[in-house]
Amino acid sequence: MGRDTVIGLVGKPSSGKSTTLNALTDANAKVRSFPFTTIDPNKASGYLEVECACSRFGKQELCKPNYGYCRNGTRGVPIILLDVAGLVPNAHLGRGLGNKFLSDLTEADCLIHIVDVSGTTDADGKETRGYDPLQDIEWFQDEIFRWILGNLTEKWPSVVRRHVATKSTTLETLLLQLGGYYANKELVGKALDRMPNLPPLQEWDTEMVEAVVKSFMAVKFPTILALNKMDHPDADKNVSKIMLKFPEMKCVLTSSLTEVFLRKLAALNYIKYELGTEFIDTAEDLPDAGLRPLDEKLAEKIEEIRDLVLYRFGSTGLVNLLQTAAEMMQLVPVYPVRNISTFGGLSGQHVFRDCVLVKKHSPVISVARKIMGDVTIAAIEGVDKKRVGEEDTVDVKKNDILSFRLVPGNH
Ligand SMILES: Nc1nc2c(ncn2[C@@H]2O[C@H](COP(=O)(O)OP(=O)(O)OP(=O)(O)O)[C@@H](O)[C@H]2O)c(=O)[nH]1
Ligand SMILES: [Mg+2]
Repeated sequence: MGRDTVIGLVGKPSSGKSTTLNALTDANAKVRSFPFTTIDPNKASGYLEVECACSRFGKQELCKPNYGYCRNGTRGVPIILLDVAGLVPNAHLGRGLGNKFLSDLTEADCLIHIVDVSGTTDADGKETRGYDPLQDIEWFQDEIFRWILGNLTEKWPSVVRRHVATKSTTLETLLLQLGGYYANKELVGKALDRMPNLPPLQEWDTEMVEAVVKSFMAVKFPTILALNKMDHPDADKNVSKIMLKFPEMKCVLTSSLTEVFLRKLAALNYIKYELGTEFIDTAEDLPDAGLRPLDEKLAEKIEEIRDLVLYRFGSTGLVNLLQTAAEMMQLVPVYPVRNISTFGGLSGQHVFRDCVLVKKHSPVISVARKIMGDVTIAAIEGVDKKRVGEEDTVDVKKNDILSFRLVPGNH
């Protein structure tokens, strides 16, 4: 059966990984301005916000997801976030926490590289001023590359011997070597497809092995940058530099610390906060909402957050961060329903109880496999009881509401 999408939060120590995890989830990961605060990975459920299918049919009132939430047609679909230990230059040689970080990361489907753009932490996560975060982006990608390459080249001669002796295909041999990174046949195949005219494996030189590892990395660990600590006064110039230097990278500006703070104030009923927006209301703005009054210090702090973060950037960036990651992975929400006329389950009046994220253009049958495993399907129906073929593909608002009828006795 399929598993949930996992996003790895990665970066050097003290860049804000744990703070970002806390900002995106209800987790309570340890946060300190001290390198290597996190040693074992923290895992928590975050929510990818999408426009829910209920809003297409005016059924917002009846929408009650089994997992996650739906607020007025905006649905939070659970997605797993992994906060791993900080990575430092030369970790692949055992520096810092070394390979521990790297092996914790294998189950991730994509990475969010949390970059500290305030320039207040050096490459090892120690406090400084005026550090240039451009460097972090360069050494970070290289570190992951060296790690995978090292694992592969270490045993390369025996890999080649076995490959020749067993008359394996390149795909079979690489799958055996790269399967440890949660890579299946499809994924390794995709990495090879990106390299047309590959010579036979036994003829690969060092450069060729490196190119294959690079291609595998791009498929296995697509990465976006979270330019974090954007609330800091030195952030602006660093952000522009990064965007100029890496125009092809997907970047999202974030202030995880602000998001954690706002969520806390909202939970304590000091403010009303619309997640993902610039709007916060206090007792002064909404006298009848029953919000607690702010003391002078808190009122000042909120004014500062409005000026430095919300009005300048439009939001803290956290909702946008997950959406950008989902876009990069081309994830589409698909709603399996029991009853294709009411969109309900077996009983009760609630609609669209389930939602799974699948890759755009996946065949409909893979959705069934993801949620039900290896069952025999009798028929598949879409909206208006339209018959859908197993190989038809899913897309946003296309074949995304499905009812699977199983062969009796096959549940
Ligand atoms: N100004 C500012 N500080 C932040 C932000 N996000 C995190 N910090 C601070 O950065 C420091 C490190 O944060 P952590 O979340 O513990 O960093 P980490 O990447 O998990 O660190 P390790 O677990 O040691 O690898 C803490 O003092 C945070 O309060 C932000 O958006 N703005
Ligand atoms: Mg941490």
